[in-house]
Amino acid sequence: MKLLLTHAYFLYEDAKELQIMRPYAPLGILYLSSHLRAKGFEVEIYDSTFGSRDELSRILHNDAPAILGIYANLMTRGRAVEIIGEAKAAGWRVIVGGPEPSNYAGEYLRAGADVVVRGEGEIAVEALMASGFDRSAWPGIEGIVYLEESGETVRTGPARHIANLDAQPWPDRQRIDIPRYMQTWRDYHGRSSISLITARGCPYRCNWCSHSVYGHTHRRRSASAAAAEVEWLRDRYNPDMLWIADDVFTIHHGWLFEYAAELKHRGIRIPFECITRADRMNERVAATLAELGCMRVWIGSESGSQRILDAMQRGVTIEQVQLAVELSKANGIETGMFLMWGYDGEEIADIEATVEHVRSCRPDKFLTTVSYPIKGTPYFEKLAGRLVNIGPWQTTTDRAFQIRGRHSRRFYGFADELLRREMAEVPDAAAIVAARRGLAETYAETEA
Ligand code: B12
Ligand code: SF4
Repeated sequence: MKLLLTHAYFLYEDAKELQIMRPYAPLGILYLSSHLRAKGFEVEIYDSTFGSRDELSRILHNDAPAILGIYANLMTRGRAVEIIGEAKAAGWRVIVGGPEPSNYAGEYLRAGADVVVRGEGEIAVEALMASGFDRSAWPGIEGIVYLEESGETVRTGPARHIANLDAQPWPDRQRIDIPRYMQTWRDYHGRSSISLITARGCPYRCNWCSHSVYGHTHRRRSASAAAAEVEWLRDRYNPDMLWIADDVFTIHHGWLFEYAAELKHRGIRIPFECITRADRMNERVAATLAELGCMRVWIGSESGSQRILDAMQRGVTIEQVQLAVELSKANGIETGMFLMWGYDGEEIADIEATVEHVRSCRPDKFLTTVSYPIKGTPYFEKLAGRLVNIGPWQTTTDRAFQIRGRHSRRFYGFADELLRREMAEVPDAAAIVAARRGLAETYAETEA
């Protein structure tokens, strides 16, 4: 029986993503596809990135109903739920997976999905396909959730992880329009980019971060296998740059040095971006990244207040972040900082500390978010009693929760304004004063 894999990210129907215009291939379903095809299953992919809901609807209505597998994350929930409803009405059977469905298995099942796959998908989906979608086999399949005919929810044991990532086929990029991704990058950013991963999972425990797919495992591909994929990407697509989408690319120093040697040996040096933790940077790591062609490193800085970093269980110090930025700059690598406002307990003094921290680091880029509790994380549990839903589950996201007693969005707007004004090439003293006044005046406003 055929499996059609898709995801619910439609670039041209998402105003926010259209502004960002940095599309990357959906690696999760590409990995599922290559795994399942290697096992002899018939798999097709509808890559929604450049597609449309209408086009997918036509496929669901015109093709003979089979099994539809949908990837969903916290932002694509609404679309995923619409697709589930439509597919079921057209006679398809539906599997959902990805980082969000396991957090809301009951909701996805009630929305019509036949089965939710929790975590790493390859082994569980293979078993579902091998069962011919016969429910009597499902109790023996690990990593799934489904409803019995009686309405009772069955949750089998944890998903089995792939022990040897090197034995897996590479993601099925040839089956989607990678040149279109590259052209979009060229059109909007002047150079093409392709993503890859060299590892799965992160062992750290920052308490707002979702670990629903890989838990706290960390499994690496061998340096030579990762380098071989890079070589293949170069030969097949010749991208101007790469994005290494690992959670923490520099986590294992020995591996990084081996990978650098592998690429050197193959004569490959492609500019790339990656994410690091400040405590996983040192002089040799920064120099190795530079030698490899790293053009920008993103550092999860989050806050300039040690008190808040500690509350997040971030496991890094302000000084480590400052040093990581310094080392990157000294090696000619651009730096980007991720920052978070509104973590529980943050006060104006912490916001001021963050502004001061960013001012002293002077990164090339910084991105701010107002913190949000993702279901399944310790942060969500901590705030559970104060979360206010602002709409029906199907049409909201975990980003939309309001937190009772937390400062208003306007307040964080002033925090952002203060930071941007302070970081402007020519700081405007009056605007800085106005932003500080805004913070003080809206201090008592709460979002719920
Ligand atoms: C790359 C990435 C992005 C890229 C996505 C580009 C792309 N098309 O891949 C960009 C930068 C755009 C992005 C944006 C966002 N992201 Co992001 N991102 C990641 C990251 C770092 C890697 C994803 C990846 O490729 N993983 C490797 C593949 C192999 O794993 P996978 O996709 O999970 O697939 C496996 C399983 O999920 C499962 N599976 C996947 N698909 C399917 C389908 C079916 C049918 C089944 C059964 C199983 C299944 O099997 C796969 C193979 O084992 C993850 C963290 C992570 N390490 O996974 C965060 C992550 C997915 N992102 C996250 C978030 C929160 C966001 C944003 C909301 C951030 C923001 N504040 O804007 C936005 C949402 C954008 C949007 N509109 O969708 C969260 C999601 C949490 C959640 N519960 O949904 C994650 C998990 C980070 C985290 N730890 O908190 N992200
Ligand atoms: S925020 Fe980064 S370092 Fe922290 S747990 Fe998540 S992926 Fe790991």
